[in-house]
Amino acid sequence: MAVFEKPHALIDVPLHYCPGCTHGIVHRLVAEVIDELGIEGKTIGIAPVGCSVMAYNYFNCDMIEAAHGRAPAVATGVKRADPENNIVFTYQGDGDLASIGMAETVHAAARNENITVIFINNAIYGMTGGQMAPTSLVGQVTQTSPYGRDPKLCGYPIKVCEMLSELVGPEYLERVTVNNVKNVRNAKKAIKKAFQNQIDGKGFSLVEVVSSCPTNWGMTPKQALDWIESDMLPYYPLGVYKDRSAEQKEAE
Ligand SMILES: Cc1ncc(C[n+]2csc(CCOP(=O)(O)OP(=O)(O)O)c2C)c(N)n1
Repeated sequence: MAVFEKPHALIDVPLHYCPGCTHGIVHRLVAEVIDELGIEGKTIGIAPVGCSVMAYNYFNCDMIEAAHGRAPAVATGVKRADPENNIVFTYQGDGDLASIGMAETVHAAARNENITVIFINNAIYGMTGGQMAPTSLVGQVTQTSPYGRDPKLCGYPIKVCEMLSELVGPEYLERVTVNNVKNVRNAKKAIKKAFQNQIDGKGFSLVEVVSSCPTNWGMTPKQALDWIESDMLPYYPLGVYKDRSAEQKEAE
């Protein structure tokens, strides 16, 4: 009896990610959700620029490569071209989504565009070698902040879920992480809800996944998972930041 199988929506090839990087876990969760919702043939993913730039090699659905940060704009076009049939998700890092792509993110959320956004917050620019990201923590040592991020010089890290929750537009915003089994399970529930919302026509759903980058953080995989708990989560608390349908139901 098979007790473990790779989801069908994930192509059976080795991933190029570094040891201990959590991109692979999130890929798997997205693929499991696509399988469980039976939407593989309808799903179109928008790959970002960043470590997951080659996500099109891993997901078994149609994939499009967007210019850096522009995934929500590409997703908008693809979704609107055939809203009844296309299930569209973007998969973006924090440099991609919260720096160069911030305008696309905010406006897609404000329009309540009916898309699903998977946002990988690893507090660093991974692909380019560990520069400071808009989400790097105060004091965090990166290639471009060798003495630690100084807010006087670089400002404060951006809390994307909190910021977007002030908009009227978005349907659903949740922050999760994948640093232990319980949190991986919760992350999957959030990702599934973000896809289900789109199927139900509810609108913009973003799941922020607090993720690890052991290579650029200069840590072992285990230290990186612990650093998520000790340093990332106090600044980026997990939870639901907006769930408009649930709020409406409560109000009724
Ligand atoms: C228009 C443009 N500007 C800059 C770059 C260089 N670049 C490639 S990846 C990247 C940042 C990636 O960081 P992030 O989005 O956090 O993803 P990660 O690699 O950490 O998964 C940058 C700035 C680019 N490819 N295109």
